[in-house]
Amino acid sequence: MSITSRVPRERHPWNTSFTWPTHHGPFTSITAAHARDYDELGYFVLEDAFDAATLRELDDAIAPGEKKVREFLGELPSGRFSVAGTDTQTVAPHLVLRSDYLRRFCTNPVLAGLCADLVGPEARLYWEQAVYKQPHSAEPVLWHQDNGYTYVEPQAYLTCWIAITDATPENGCVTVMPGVHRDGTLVHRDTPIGFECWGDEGAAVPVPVRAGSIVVFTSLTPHFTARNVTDDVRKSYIVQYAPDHAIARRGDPASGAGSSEPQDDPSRQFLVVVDGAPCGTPA
Ligand SMILES: O=C(O)CCC(=O)C(=O)O
Repeated sequence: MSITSRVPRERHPWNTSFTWPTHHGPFTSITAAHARDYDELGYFVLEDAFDAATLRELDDAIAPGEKKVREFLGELPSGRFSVAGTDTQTVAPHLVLRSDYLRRFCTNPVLAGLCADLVGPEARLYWEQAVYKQPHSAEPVLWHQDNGYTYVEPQAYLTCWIAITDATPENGCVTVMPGVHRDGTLVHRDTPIGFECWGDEGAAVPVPVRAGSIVVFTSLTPHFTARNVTDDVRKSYIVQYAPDHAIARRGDPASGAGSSEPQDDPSRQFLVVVDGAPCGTPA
C-alpha cells in the first residue's frame, strides 16, 4: 500500500484559530536544540533513555494486557478492530489500570521531565498503549495525527513513543512529516484500518531508533508506520501527556452538536507534574 494518502491537507472544522505554542524554557530535562526541533519540526529523538533491564521489565509488565488484547482480537470474525488486528498489530490501551510497574514507569523522571518541559507546569497522563507490530504485518498504520483520533483541547499534547525493540524502516519505525504540526489538527477520514489524514511520501522522514530510545513528538505531528516485513515483533509503548484541564471534544462538527469530556480520570489520567515539577506516582 502506498504511504501517500489521498486525504486533502485541510484543517479540522473545530481547528479555527490554532497557533503553535512555542517553548521558551527554562528546561529541566531537554536541551534548547530538542525544544527547537519540537517547535519547528514537531519531533526529536531522546537516545538511549532506558537500559536493557528496564526494557525487559517493561515488556514483562505489558505482556498480560497484550495477551488479553490478542485473545480478544482472535475471537472477532475478522481478527481486526480498526487499526488493530492479529495479523497486523495489537494495540493494548490503559495498561496502568492493572500494573503498579507501569504506573511508576509513566511517572519516571525521564518521562516526567519531558512532560514538565513540553506540556507545562500542571500535566497529566492522558493515554498509554502498547503497540506490537506483528511479523510480516498485513497493513501499515496510516498517516494520522494523534489528535485526529480523539479531538483533545488544547490540541497540542505530548507523545513519547518508546522503542522496546530496535525500530527500523523494515519493521515499521515511526515516520513523520516535519513542520505540519504547526497547522493544528487536520481532517481525518475513518478507514477500515484506522484514521487517515493528508500525507506526502516526498516529505516523509523515517525515524529509526535503538531499543530504549524515545521518539518524542506532538499530538499534531502526522506520522505513519510501515508494514513490518521482518520475522520479529516490533514492540513500542506509547505514553502521552496533556495539560491539566484538557478536554476531549466529541460530536459532529457539521451539526454543531457535541460534548466535551474532562480528561482527568484519576485511575489512569493522574497528575504527573504539579507546580512545574514531577509529583511522583499516585498511590
Ligand atoms: O507504533 C506504531 O506502529 C504506530 C502507533 C501510532 O502511530 C499511534 O499509536 O498513534
